Amino acid sequence: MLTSLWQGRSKVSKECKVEQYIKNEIRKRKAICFGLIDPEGLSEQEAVKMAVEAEDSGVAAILVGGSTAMDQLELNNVVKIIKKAITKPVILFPSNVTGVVPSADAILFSSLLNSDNTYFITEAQALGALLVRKYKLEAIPMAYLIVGEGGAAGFIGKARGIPASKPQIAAMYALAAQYLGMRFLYLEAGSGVISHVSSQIVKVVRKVYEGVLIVGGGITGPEIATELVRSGAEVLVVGTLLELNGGRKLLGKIVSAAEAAAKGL
Ligand code: 1GP
Repeated sequence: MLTSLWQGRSKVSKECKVEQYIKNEIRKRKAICFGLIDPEGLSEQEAVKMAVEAEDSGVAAILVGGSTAMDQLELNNVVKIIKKAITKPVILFPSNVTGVVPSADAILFSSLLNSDNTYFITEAQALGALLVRKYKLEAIPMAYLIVGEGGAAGFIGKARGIPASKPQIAAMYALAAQYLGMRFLYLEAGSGVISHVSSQIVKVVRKVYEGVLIVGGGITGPEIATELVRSGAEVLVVGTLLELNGGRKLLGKIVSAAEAAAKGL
């Protein structure tokens, strides 16, 4: 069964289509947003509606994943129907091996660098790598850092959250990500948290890290988007808002605010 896996080349060693698309979008728009859909507890129709609305609001891509999403078959179906409904790339944002499914355009192949448990740093990655190759998914190498308590992602990933008052610790990890060759870095405050990643942390990380800087968790309005982009974020991830009434309108404002803030820099 495994022999076929060793044949051909995998799309992991160099920048491929989706990564180039993201970088081009950043070049053009200076700062972009991703909509995050956590399929857990959503019907397929709800997930598709959220993706379509997010695309209409101007997001550059849709991430699909969640800390507690476990059903691979369901996940694969959701990704498939979202892909049919929108034109933007659909990218996996897995919290575990169960988040790897074939129907997506790419995967944020991440290591939770500040986990206390090696499973989330290298072991899940080793287990998931064969699937990524088998499914011919484009892998985007990403460092994932939890800041503060981190919500469900922090709890499940056994993260030792970077204290908001210690940006130098975030800088140390960001440099490590840089030297390890990770082309993307995601600063995560946790889904639905009250406090987003502080601008102080984003600024310090931006000083030392040269790759694509993503910030997510608790981004609920255009003022926060402006603050984070002015501090150096290039990609903002918005999830919870998509599930709320009026979220679509607010997301449109966040997308515009991010772009305007970046162009004013
Ligand atoms: C979670 O950063 C993302 O992984 C999105 O967070 O749900 O708070 O928007 P929100």
